Amino acid sequence: MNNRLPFQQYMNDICDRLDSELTALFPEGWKVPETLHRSMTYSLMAGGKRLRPLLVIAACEAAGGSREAALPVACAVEMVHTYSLIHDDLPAMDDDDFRRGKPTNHKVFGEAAAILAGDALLTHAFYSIVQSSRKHGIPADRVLSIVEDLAEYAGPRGMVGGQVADMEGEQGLTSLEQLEYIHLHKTSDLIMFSLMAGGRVAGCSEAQIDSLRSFGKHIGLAFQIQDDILDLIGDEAKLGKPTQSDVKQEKVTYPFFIGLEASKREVERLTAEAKSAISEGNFPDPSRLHEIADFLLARDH
Ligand code: GRG
Repeated sequence: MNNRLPFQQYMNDICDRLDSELTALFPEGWKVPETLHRSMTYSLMAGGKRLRPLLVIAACEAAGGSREAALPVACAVEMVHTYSLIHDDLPAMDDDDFRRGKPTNHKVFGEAAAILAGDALLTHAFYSIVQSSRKHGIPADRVLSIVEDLAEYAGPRGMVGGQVADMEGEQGLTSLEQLEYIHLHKTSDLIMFSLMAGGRVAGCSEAQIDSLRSFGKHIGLAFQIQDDILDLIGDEAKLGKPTQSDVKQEKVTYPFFIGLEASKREVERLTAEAKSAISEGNFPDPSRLHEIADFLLARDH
């Protein structure tokens, strides 16, 4: 049924369902210290794009699985993503004052509370996957693979490793390979996880999981390069059209290494590769995954 909805409506429906599920997971009167509860939900409900939960659900539905069964994992990945943003904004890391248009978590609750809100979101994500998957009757071997993948893709060989490489790279990146490593782990890994986890909930074969992984790797890289491009174009609005020398002086990004036009072509190439990867999976209905790839290609914020 949902397949007939216009894409924007499909996304809105998923965001609404996700928000109600997250609200139910962190109810008023939840038996945890009040400040912790408030600081966790402050960032979780601050108006993110919900891209990763959308990917969990779209992958599950592409493979013929049910949205309701995918929801706990969709919530969990948004918790992990939100924890990473809270920690990334801390003074010891990026030292940002605003996130999702609102003061950052540590600006509102203080640094110690922000660290603990991130820690709590990370640990509660694992709890939610295991607990709710039981409720939906997802077989234990699938849950085990999802938990294993989340620890792998969010951990030292995944997102945390990418973050460390990024921090170390601030001393000066010298190659596109270094930048790709950072993008792959800091950004693509959680995107890959989301797609694979949606597929696992639906009971995909390993060949289909590989196809989702490859789709995620390509759209994740495209998403990050597009972010670099949008940063530069945002500066254009503020400072005038960027020239190659502006690109050179900016922080080290894709446009820095290969230029603005080649970066745009790279986003298009990666999107096409992503779509061809998904064709290899022979999914009953991959149309929403194609639409997501096109949507990310066209996004302007
Ligand atoms: C602190 C372990 C740790 C990791 C931090 C996510 C991250 C890694 C850093 C945030 C900075 C950044 C630009 C990361 C690249 C990934 C990315 C584009 C994140 C923002 O994701 P969106 O645009 O955010 O989906 P919303 O707010 O819409 O959810």
